[in-house]
Amino acid sequence: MKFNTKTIHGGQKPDKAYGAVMPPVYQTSTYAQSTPGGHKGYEYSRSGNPTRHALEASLASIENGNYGLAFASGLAAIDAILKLLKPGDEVISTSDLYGGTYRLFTKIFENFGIKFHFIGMENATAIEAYINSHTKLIWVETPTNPMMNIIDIVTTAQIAKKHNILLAVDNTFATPYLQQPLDLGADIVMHSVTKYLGGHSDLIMGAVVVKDKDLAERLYFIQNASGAICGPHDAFLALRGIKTLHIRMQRHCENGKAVAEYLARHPKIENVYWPGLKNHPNHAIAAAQMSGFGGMVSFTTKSNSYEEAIKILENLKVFTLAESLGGVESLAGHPVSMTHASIPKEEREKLGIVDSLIRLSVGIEDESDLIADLKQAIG
Ligand code: P1T
Repeated sequence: MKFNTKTIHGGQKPDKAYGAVMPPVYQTSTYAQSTPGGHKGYEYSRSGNPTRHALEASLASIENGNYGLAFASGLAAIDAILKLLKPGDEVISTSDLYGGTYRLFTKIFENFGIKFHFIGMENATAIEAYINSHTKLIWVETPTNPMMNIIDIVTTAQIAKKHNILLAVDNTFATPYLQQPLDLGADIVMHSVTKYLGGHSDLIMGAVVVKDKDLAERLYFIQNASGAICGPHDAFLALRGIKTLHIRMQRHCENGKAVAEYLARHPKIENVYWPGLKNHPNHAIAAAQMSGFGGMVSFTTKSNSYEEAIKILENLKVFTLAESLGGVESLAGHPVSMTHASIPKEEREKLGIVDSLIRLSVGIEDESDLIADLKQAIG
């Protein structure tokens, strides 16, 4: 089955009871048993729910994995992956990553004796210097949030395999429409389903997909034991969102390109970060591992003034000033004061997350309205 068919049919069968084409929302916590243990495959909704299972099968299908697991949020999904580790284990992570992931790693998991190395991975071979006998996980976000750095998944996977280390890729920005990390050698792919997979800014959810059965069983144990599952209604919404992922992503890519190229020509703009631009440092790697460049675009102004960035954000009318990304509507954010405020200023600035940095999640509205909005807001 091709990707555009999988988004609609992958892992899906009409409901057994009445042939409903969409899986019903099984809004139930528990299931009747005829005798202790005598049930029809479900006994308690933390352990399993038919609507969630339909979504999990869809997630596995679109990521070319064998097992999907859905969680209460993207961070709950990351939390579950990190719980594969033990005190004393070490993780090598991209230094530029979602602020909430950084906060989870440094403020929660460091307290449990896990050590993190945050490094620039734009040259993937840099990873080897940080590997030792305690290294158990390499954590990669690509494209990164918010600097749109690109990490070479194939090379990173080769390094991980050589040293018997798990490689997890946060595929939230690219989505499986543009990039399929498991096929490139990653062991684990993770999503904030809240973003492009859901696609309509109406739910919070996370996902993990793997190929390996043993890894899936360990993750399922954590999902059930820690309990950060998503509810059936959210699972239904995510399934509905995934059915249009491919056509939404086509438009996100087209509009992302138009916005990035407009900003790159604008006299007041200093840097534009979008992997489709020829001058992006890892454009060639992006072109090799992604089938398009997506709708996330970050930029800085020549003045690098905090006040000017705030003014631009306040002036925008079609773009909504808000956290999050990946919905049909265009959003704009200020990483320094919003999504990445939990990263210390010194660290942020080393990564390029400066006062004037604005991050756009370019939606699927008419391109000309988006460009006109940026024009009037930037001046
Ligand atoms: O918000 P949640 O569903 O828990 O997902 C966390 C998360 C994980 N990974 C990436 C790459 C993300 O961007 C996020 C969430 N990001 C935002 C809310 C944001 O505005 O960047």
